[in-house]
Amino acid sequence: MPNGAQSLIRGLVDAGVDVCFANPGTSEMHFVAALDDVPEMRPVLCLFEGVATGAADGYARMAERPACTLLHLGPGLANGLANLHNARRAHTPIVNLVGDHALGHKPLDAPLESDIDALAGSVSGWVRRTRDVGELAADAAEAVAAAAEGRIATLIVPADISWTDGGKAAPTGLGAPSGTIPCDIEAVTAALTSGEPAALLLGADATRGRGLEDAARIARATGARLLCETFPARLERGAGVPEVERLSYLGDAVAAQLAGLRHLVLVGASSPVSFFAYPGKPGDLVPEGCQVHALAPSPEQAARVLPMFARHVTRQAGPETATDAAPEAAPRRPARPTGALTAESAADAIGALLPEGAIVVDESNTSGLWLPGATAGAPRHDWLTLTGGAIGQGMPLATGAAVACPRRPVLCLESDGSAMYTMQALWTQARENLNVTTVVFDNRSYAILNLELQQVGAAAAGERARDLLDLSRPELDFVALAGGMGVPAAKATTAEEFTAQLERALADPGPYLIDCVVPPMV
Ligand SMILES: Cc1ncc(C[n+]2csc(CCOP(=O)(O)OP(=O)(O)O)c2C)c(N)n1
Repeated sequence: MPNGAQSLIRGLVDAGVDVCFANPGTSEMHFVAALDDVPEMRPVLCLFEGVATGAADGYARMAERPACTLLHLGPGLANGLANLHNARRAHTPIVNLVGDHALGHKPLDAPLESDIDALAGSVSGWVRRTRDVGELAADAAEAVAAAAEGRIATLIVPADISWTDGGKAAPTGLGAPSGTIPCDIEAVTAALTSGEPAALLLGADATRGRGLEDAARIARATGARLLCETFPARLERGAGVPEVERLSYLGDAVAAQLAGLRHLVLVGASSPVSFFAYPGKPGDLVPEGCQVHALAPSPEQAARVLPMFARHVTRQAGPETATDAAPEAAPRRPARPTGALTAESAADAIGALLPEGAIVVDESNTSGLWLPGATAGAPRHDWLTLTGGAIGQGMPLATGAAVACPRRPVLCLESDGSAMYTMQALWTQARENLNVTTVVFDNRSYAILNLELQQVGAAAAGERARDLLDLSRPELDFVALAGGMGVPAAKATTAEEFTAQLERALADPGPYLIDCVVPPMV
């Protein structure tokens, strides 16, 4: 009879989870040992838990099924929380396996004892601690089913449950999807066919594939505009794909984007609010006189309603006539840039070279201002963004996306400050020989925080305040940092150098990093 750890891994594999981004400790050693008994599970070692959780997010956004993470007790989970927060905001399915002390050891309050449930509860839609070895595989299957609803599921596994013999297979038939979702389709249809200015605000699964096609059909039938959240989990874009306008990060700009709208239909998205409170400015960004309609009770459920809704709306509204709504992007690329290397010329180089089928992970922050325009007509690609605003997501996300899609090129657009949070991801990229090209926009600044100083009305900040946002003292050597983790790298200081290095990196398999030295935008 298998022990708990063996039955747990078997249960996960049987439920369709066969990649584990791991950073284990003593309480997870039986799980580690059991990996040799269940060869279908692929373990991927990550040198920090924030890398493991971000990689699991990137993996599931691309593979469309969950990976699991293996985390060590409360502190290991805590180290992974920021990227679990981003994953929760992306509605990404993830199964966390968190080892715990043996049940009899917990009352002793050993040094690593902590409130795992509280930490897990802050990001998880499903939390369970298994107390009977015979139930471990079934709990794993339930965790996978819960995650498949677009949630984070955390299974806490006491060490003695892992090492005890008596593991049983999970009963079949667990986790059948729940039934029909009630939603007032007639009211939403009436709003869209009223002739008044309307827009669909897309989030979750509606920004790609079938969801995006259905949304575009609705737009063409009703004339509604297609908008999406500021930070979509995975936006499909490029030549031949319906164009979707992303809401701006800046509240004033969102006000201009939404001005005059009478109906805003949420399709897997939340109603727009500003990222922070600013003195004298509204937090709720829905304009006066605009009614907000939700297509489903929760963003996770919208994807299930959308096909039926699209059929209903197109039947009510007649043939698709509004071809100016949701037009497909025309193929176009910028010319290869020359001269000074700036955020703008770097964006032109990326737009000129982006390969068909690329997965772009965007944590470029202020240096990314020019990227959407420069890449809008590039060959079809996916764009993954910082859904929850917790920086340090880009490199892990790119790592997971490359594990999920080994035949697609991954381009990770990273800003220097954010890169320094979870750069250990490069080591995993080297170890797994992942095809990731990382561009670090090296502006030697927490540039956006200089803008935020002004936005919150603290613009008169002095030298000490500005120094706290400066990354030039000492200068970070990204070429050396990457090299130290086994990733070849080069520095670019002109547009020509950057273009040539990017072209070579995209053509060569395996990881590569370009230190792209640019002046700060702010
Ligand atoms: C986990 C986390 N810690 C801190 C912050 C606050 N923060 C927002 S932006 C930023 C600096 C960003 O600098 P960089 O990544 O270099 O991008 P730039 O603004 O220079 O374009 C910080 C520290 C955050 N968003 N998330």
